[in-house]
Amino acid sequence: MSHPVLSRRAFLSAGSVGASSLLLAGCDRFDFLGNDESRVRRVLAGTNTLTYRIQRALLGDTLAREYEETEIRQGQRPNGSADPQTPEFLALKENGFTSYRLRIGGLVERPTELSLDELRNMPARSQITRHDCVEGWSCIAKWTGVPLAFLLDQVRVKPEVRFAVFHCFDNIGGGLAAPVSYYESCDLFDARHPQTILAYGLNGAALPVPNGAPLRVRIERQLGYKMAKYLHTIELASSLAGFGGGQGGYWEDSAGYDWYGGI
Ligand SMILES: Nc1nc2c(c(=O)[nH]1)N[C@H]1C(S)=C(S)[C@@H](COP(=O)(O)O)O[C@H]1N2
Ligand SMILES: [Mo]
Repeated sequence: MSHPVLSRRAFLSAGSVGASSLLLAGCDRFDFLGNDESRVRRVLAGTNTLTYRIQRALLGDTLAREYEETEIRQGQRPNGSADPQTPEFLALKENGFTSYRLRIGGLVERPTELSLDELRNMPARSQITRHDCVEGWSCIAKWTGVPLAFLLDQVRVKPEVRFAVFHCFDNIGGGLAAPVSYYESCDLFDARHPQTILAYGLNGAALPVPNGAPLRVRIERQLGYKMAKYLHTIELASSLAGFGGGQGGYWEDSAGYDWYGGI
């Protein structure tokens, strides 16, 4: 899809936030917003932080098209790893992911670990989008999760950060080479895009194992392989050189896929 179309709902909300976004975008130029003691900062650090990030992104970028419930025609077709067999994952699955913790670390001021309950209690976003796989199939599905922008604000990303790297539980590949862990990455702009969420829900139910339980990322303006399933760690980094083969993801390293899988 070369021309992402805003749904009417998305368009209306984009329009209605316009005026206040301009004000907030203006405020950003002042240093006091970075000062924790500032009253404005305290207001923005509450629920407004999310709106603030979303507004900034809406002004500078388009949303992937969103669909209606009636356009969901089938379940999300599992692809790639669908049942990870690593001991750590099997142990978590065994107890219904109650001891699961998402780790967020790397170049952040406050490295954090979050349980599924904690993630479910954060601001949530649901979106019905179309997943396009390079193998030539698409599925429309409803995804529910925490906007990654919200979490990035909580952990306080250091200024030198350029990428979010997603580490997964599953091993993939094989043949002559030993299996390696699936991983992916995106730049901070996509990480903060309003439709980039860490999804724990699919089509109104808990995210099933074949589709990446307990948590997977949705980066809606990119191709399916960017949307890492079975997330255990998100690492904020200034370069992709130190990860895997250095190309930013499993498929980029092993098959030469483009790092930017924009659609
Ligand atoms: N951890 C992990 N994430 C992954 C994959 C995988 O094999 N392992 N496959 C990718 C590919 S190619 C696609 S198309 C989607 C498939 O997501 P789905 O199984 O929910 O349809 O997950 C992506 N994320
Ligand atoms: Mo894919």
